[in-house]
Order: sequence, then structure tokens, then C-alpha cells
Amino acid sequence: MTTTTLARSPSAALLIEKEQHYGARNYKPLDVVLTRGEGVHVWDVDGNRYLDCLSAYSAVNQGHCHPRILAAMTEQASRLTLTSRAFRNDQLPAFYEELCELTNSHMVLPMNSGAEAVESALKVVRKWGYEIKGVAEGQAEIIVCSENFHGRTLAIVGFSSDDQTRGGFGPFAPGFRIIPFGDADALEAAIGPNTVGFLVEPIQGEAGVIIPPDGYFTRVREICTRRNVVLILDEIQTGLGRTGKLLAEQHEGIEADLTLVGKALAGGFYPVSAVLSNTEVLGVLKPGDHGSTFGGNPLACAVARMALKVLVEEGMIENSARMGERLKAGLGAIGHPAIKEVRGRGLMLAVELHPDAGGARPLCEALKGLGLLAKDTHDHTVRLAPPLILTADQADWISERFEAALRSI
Ligand code: IF1
Repeated sequence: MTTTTLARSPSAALLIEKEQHYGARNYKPLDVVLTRGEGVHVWDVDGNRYLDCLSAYSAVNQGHCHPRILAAMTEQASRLTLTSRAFRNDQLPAFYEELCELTNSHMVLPMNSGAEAVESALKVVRKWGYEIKGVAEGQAEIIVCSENFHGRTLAIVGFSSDDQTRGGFGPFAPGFRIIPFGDADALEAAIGPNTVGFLVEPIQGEAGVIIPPDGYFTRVREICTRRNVVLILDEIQTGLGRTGKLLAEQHEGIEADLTLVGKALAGGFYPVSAVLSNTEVLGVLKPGDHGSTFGGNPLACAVARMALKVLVEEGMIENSARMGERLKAGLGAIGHPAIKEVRGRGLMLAVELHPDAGGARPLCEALKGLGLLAKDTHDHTVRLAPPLILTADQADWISERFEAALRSI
């Protein structure tokens, strides 16, 4: 009988060296090499445990490797994974129905990445403008906000206001206008006869968890309705329980015309995104207008159906609201002079440091040493977005670790 020696996991240093050698350098990750995830925790190759306070940018709201989603994925993967949309499958209709009922939508366009959902919405809104609103062909204009983040494709980075996101990638698609976030008067003034849509995040994530003034979205909704402009809310990061409601728009008491979801839509197991709509807007798509090899595939649908099911059945949305308040209060009580502001909704939180406090990246390095993984954004802000299954003790632990890390740098 041949014996095999169990492969010892190579040291983190070797793995990091190999990644740096072969991989494009489009990220500068923390030097932690993860190998296992369960619930709010992840483990590195040296057996150290961390509490994940990024949730893969809010794509793992349900917690790592949720057993019920895993079971649904395994079962479907052993039966049928991909058919293309040239044929029908038994998972897509159920995915459509359950997603529409949950979000009070009438029609769904299934895609894969968040950026694809954004790009699809831009295409559909332009087509709606030409066919329904009556804008002259090729003249459609879409309004976006400065400090936006909607993805990394060429059209999307073309309307980014961030030099690093767009630098070196021109020329860009025309037909976009940038206005300040949170300023309804600026929206009113920017709308012209060719304006077909307004694309905006309910809370700006990458910009550092920027919450608009109270009443902003009530006015935005009124303006878009009155001026016949499609309101597109990008809930790819804020949606699916992250802010303590199923959709962040519910905090504002409004309904978008198009809602974009992604990330946690499949609980971190698979890239699944979708454009949700009333019938008028998505109804402009005719066979052959748009498509995607993987969009709406049976495996994606089965995983997403279970991801939504556990999100609702296991009370994760309500828990996000409760634990978000507890964590925000705990962080606010630290009272360290380096902290400029603690802000956020639900478990979409950020701690902004004063500019002279030494920067957010060193703080994230210190937090890593204390068993907490978090991500900095825009130099002085640390984002905190743990999975929505966080317990009260874990919320208190995060605050305590955050204080300890601040004292250590
Ligand atoms: C990166 C953060 C960045 C998003 C919103 C669409 C997309 C995203 C509101 C596109 C994606 C990810 C992308 C990732 C880092 C992360 C991110 F805000 F979440 F932190 F970059 F801003 N709309 N956000 O947040 O979805 O195509 O990635 O599935 O690009 O570095 P995607």
C-alpha cells in the first residue's frame, strides 16, 4: 500500500511570495493568508482566528460557509449547473418569484457581478429614454454623484470622480453628468430634456459610509417622478440587510424605479446580481437586446434562493439593526482623541480618524494583530461591516479590540 505524506500547508510567507510573483498587483492586501471561514470568523494558514469585519465588502452578510447555503449549492451542483438562457431551467422562475415578492418588484434581470448589474441598468435606462420618454437617439444623459462607486468597468469608471479609479483608462463613454451627493437642488438643476436616469447609492460605501441629509431621498424621489427620470438605487453594498433593513431605501420610505442588488445575494458562494424593476423600464428589453452566459443559471439561482431564505428566516436583518446600534454605541464610547467620527446604519459602519492620527492602514495592521480584520478607505477611515449574524458579545469584543488597537499605535 503506498503511503502519502499529508501536504503541510506552506508558510504564509511562501504563499504571499508566490501571489506577488504571478499576480497582477491591483490590490495591496493585508499580509494575512486565509484558509477557512465559518460564521463571523476566518482562520489563516497558521491557525490564527480573526473576526471578519469586512464580510468581503458585504458579500458574506450571512456569515462564512453558511451550512444551509452550502447544502443548497452542493445539491444543485450535483444535478445541473449551467444551461445558458437558450433553454429554460427549473430554478430561474422560483428565483424570480421569490426575489420579486421579497423586494416588491415586478420584473428581474439576472446578472453576475455588481458592475454587470450597473451596466445593464445603464443600457436599459437609455433604451427606455429613447423608446418611452422620447429622447433623441444617442442623446440620453444619466446623472451620477461625485464620490460614487459603482464598479470597475470602462463606462462606470468613466463617471467616477476618483482619479485612481479612472486614471489611465480613457477615453470614456459620454452621456454622464456628476453632481454632489446629498444635494437635491443640484439634482433639480442638473436634469434636462435628455436626462433619462439618476444612479445613486443610498449610502456611499467606498466614499467612507457617507449618509445623506434627512429627507434627501424623499426629495430625490419627488424630483425624479415629476421630471420623468428613472431613479436607480445601487443597493449592491447597502442592500440585503446590511443597513438594518432589507433595502436601505426603506430607511428613506421611498421606492426606486430600478434597484440593483449583488454581493450577499448569494451569500458569498457565487457571483449573482440582479436589476429589479417595475415592468415599464425593464419591459423595454426584447429577445436578443442583452444577455450573459452565466446570467440566471440554475446553480446561481439555487444558491441565491437559499441565501435570501436564511437571511430572512434567521432574523439577520433585524439582528443587523440591533447589533449595528450596539456596535456604533460601543465605538462611540471609546472617546479616543484620534477618533473624529463614528457613523453608519445597521452593520454598515465606519470610524473616521483625524488626519494627524497616523492613518487608517496602520490601525488595520494593529487590529489584525489583535484578531480583527478590517479595511481602510480613503486614508483615514476604517470600515466595519461584520456578517449580520454578529452576537452582542462579539459586537462588544470589536469595540474593545478597536480601543486596544488605538492605544497600541
Ligand atoms: C473593488 C466597496 C469598492 C459596490 C457598489 C457596485 C459594485 C460595488 C455600491 C460593483 C463593489 C467592491 C468592489 C471591490 C471593493 C468593493 C468596494 F465599496 F465595497 F468597498 F471598491 F468600493 N456598487 N464594491 O460597492 O460590484 O462588480 O465588484 O461585484 O473593486 O476593489 P462588483
